[in-house]
Amino acid sequence: MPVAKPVSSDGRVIAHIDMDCFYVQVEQRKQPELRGLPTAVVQYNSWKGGALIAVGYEARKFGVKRSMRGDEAKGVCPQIHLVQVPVARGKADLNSYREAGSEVVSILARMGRCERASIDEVYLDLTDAAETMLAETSPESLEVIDDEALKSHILGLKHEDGSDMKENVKAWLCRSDADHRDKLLACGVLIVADLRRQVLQEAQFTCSAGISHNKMLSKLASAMNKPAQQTVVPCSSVQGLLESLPIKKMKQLGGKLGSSLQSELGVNFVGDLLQFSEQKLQEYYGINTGTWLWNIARGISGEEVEGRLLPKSHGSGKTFPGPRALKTLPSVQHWLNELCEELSERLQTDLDQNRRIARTLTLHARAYMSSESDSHKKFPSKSCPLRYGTTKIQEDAMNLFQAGLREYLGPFKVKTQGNQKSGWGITGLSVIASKISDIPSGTSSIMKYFQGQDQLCSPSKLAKDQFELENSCSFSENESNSTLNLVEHMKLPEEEATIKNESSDLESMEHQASRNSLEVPFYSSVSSLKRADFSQETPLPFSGTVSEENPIQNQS
Ligand code: DCP
Repeated sequence: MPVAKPVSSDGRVIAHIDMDCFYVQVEQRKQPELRGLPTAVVQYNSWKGGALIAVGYEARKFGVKRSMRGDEAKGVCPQIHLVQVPVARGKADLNSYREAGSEVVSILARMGRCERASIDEVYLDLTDAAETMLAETSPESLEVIDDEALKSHILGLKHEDGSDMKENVKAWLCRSDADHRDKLLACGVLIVADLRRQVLQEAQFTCSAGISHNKMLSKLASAMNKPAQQTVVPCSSVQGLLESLPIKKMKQLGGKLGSSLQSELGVNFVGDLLQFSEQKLQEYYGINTGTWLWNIARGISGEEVEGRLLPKSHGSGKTFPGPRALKTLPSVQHWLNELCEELSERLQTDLDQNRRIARTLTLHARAYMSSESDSHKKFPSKSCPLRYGTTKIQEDAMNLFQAGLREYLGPFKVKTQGNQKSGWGITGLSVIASKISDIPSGTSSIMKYFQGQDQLCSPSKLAKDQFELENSCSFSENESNSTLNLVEHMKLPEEEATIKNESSDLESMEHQASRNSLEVPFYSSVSSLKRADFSQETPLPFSGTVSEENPIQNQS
């Protein structure tokens, strides 16, 4: 459930920077001859030319959409260039995109506290830089204003017919009678325009930005004018913005909470919330969420920009759509091994480069049962303390899977051993390492640290006792090859809340691995916003034998 955070100051300057058609730009930088041409990045497989995961703006003009397959895209835009996402271990290899994202972060972090929110999104707290600029070189004192800043969209600023838009923006930026908050925003506009210019010059990427007094409004604004543009939300425009904003587009309201607001209270736009008192909203949704709703209706959000340049978690996942669903434990084991190997490598790199360790391993899966009456049931996500070392992670992940499967199958006792008649199928798997922190300073040896950590209870023994593999782990070459080219759009996982709330949702699995923020869209329904499933706060009971020693936890 969303919780209201105290508002520190309404004079903050917060920017949200979102890269434009990011994977396409990364591929175009690798192949500059593609610049300016209709291009899309595709996760290739033999079915209808693979799935599009990023579409360049030139291709969008022809009606190409991310929801299309490659063949369909060629139908609407025959000249489109489809670039395949790099593949490693039979799945998408996102390393080049991650690294490109890091390059951008290192540029953006120059001007203020920077939070890497996902593979291609960053929040910046520019308050100090804006205050300094206002004191030393305020926009009104400047003779020339940067052209990129003059192209900004200022929400609520009217452009009379025939008036010069840039002149209007300049007049707004340089108003001597503006209140302090608008003056700070004007400084933010100049700072962000300059940062975007640096990103373009140094990394050759365009990005779009939203600038306002809080993260929520900046995030909304950055998506309003794309690509390569910036949008500002002065306080005076907040109400106008929110009154026509569909409730489901608001961060954390894309899911059940948003649906409940629609069905229970008839709230279709964020502005509709204004008619309810804080007390009324609290009666419906509890004290915290009620206050949070009351606040967002007024554009109030106290969420801080966290100083974090590195991801908050690491994830690796893959989907197995349609006939590619995994139906045997050995096939699940095979893919979990692949995913865990990748995860383990990334954990090791994080450890070596940043002295950071992750403490929790979580497994998400999406499954179906043959019996249609159970089709609504979700595979419960499971987590346990993370033990370092590829084999240990693989072993623990498999045990988490089996714990989840047993609970998923529940009293129906469908066979867990897996063969074509097993009655279950897995259409998505992901492993996430979270609760990442720095190794405590003063820890002399990392090895010593891990030895201590290893004393922690492992889930493996208990789970093994419970679920002996009934089939051998041989994996037919055929099956392995046929699953090489599957649709998978892994996005970086981010916040713990994401993992908890969206546990076994396939869309979330596909995207946790690349975008971190709660508000990040689920990409198969691109416009929707990430969902907070407020009904899932209470963990499901573990259906197996629970002992004090058993560290496996539900992660729903
Ligand atoms: N991505 C993915 N699978 C999806 C959606 C997105 O792997 N289903 C990847 C590719 C995108 C990147 O994440 O380039 C960033 O996603 P965005 O939603 O920010 O979309 P883009 O950056 O591609 O386009 P836009 O300019 O609309 O933000």
